[in-house]
Amino acid sequence: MKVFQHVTDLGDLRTALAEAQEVKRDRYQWQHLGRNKTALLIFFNNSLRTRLSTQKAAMNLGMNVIVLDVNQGAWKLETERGVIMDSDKSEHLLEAIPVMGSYCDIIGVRSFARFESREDDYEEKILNQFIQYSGRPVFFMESATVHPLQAFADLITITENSQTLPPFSLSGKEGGKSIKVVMTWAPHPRALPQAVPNSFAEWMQTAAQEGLGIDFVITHPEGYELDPQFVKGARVEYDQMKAFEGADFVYAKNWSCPGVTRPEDYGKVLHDYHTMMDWCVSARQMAVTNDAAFMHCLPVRRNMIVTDDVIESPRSLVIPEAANREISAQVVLKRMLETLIA
Ligand code: AN0
Ligand code: CP
Repeated sequence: MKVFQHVTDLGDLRTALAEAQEVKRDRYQWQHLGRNKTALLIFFNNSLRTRLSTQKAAMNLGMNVIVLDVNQGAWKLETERGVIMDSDKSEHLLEAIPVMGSYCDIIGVRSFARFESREDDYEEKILNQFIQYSGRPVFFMESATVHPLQAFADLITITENSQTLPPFSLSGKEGGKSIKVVMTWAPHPRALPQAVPNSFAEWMQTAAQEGLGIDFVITHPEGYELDPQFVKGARVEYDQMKAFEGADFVYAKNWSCPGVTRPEDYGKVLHDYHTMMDWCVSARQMAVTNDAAFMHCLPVRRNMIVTDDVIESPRSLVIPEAANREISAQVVLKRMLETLIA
C-alpha cells in the first residue's frame, strides 16, 4: 500500500478486519518488519489519539518514529505556488516536503480543512503535494476531507461489539440480521471539519455494499448534507428520532456545512447552537433505539454532542473505540512496510 486515504486502499474489508484481529492477538509479532525503518508523523493541527496511537503502532512494528508539530518550532510554511514570499512564511512546502521525505521511509500527515476554499479542501491540495513530492508512502491522519484511520477503527469496534457481523459473528456464519448504524449530527459551538463524518459514511456504506450486514442511516438538520462521493447513496433521514428507532449503534459527530447545496455556506455553522440543543444525544433519543451502543471519535464536548449519562453509560464504546486506533494504524503501517520490503 502506497497511499492510505480511502476505504478502497485497504482492499477487501473482511480480510482487513481479520488482519486487525490478528494484530490484536499479538501486536509484537512483526517487529522485524520495521527494523531500521522510520515513520515521520507531521501535524499541522492538534491531536491526542492520532499522535499517541500511531506512534505506538509504529513502535509495535519495531519502527523508529519522528514527530513534527509544524506550528511549534518548524518554519512557517507557504503552500501557494507563485507567491512572492515576503510574509511571515520562511519556507515553501515544495522544499519542505522532499526534505522531510529524505529523513524517513513512511509519512503520516494531519492537515485539517482550512475552510478558505471548498475547492482547495475537497481537492486535497496539501496531502496531494505530500503524495507527489515526498517520494514516500503517505497515510492520512485526518486531511481536509477524510479521517480513514478513525473510520477503520470505528468499523473494527462495531464488528467487535456486534454478534451478527462477519467475521466475528458468534455463530461464525454470515447472513444473520443486519445491524442498524445511525450517524447523527450534533451541535457544537465552533465550525468543525467534515473529515470524520465523510470517512465514517464512506466506510459504513462500503461495508454495507460489501454485504457485511450493516444498514446505515445518516441524520442531520437540513443544510448539512455531506458530499455524495462519501455518502454513496446511504439513506438520509432528517427526523432524528425517526432515524434512531431500532438503532444498534449511534455514532455522533458535529460537522460544519459541507457546501453541497449552497457552496457559499461551506465551513459555516448554520444556526446558533443554542437553538439546536435538542440534537444533543441524550436518554430521550437513546430510549427509542435497540439499546444502542454509543460512539464518538473524541475529543467530545459533553452536554453539547452527548449528555454525561449517555457517554458514561455501559453502552458507551468511546474508550475501546479510541484504543482501536492503535490497531487500525498498525494494520496500515504493516501493509506499507510489507510493500516497501517486497
Ligand atoms: C476535529 C474534527 O472534528 O475534525 C478532530 C476530530 C478527530 N475535532 C476538533 O477539532 C474538536
Ligand atoms: N479521534 C482523533 O483523531 O483524535 P485526535 O484529534 O486527538 O487525534
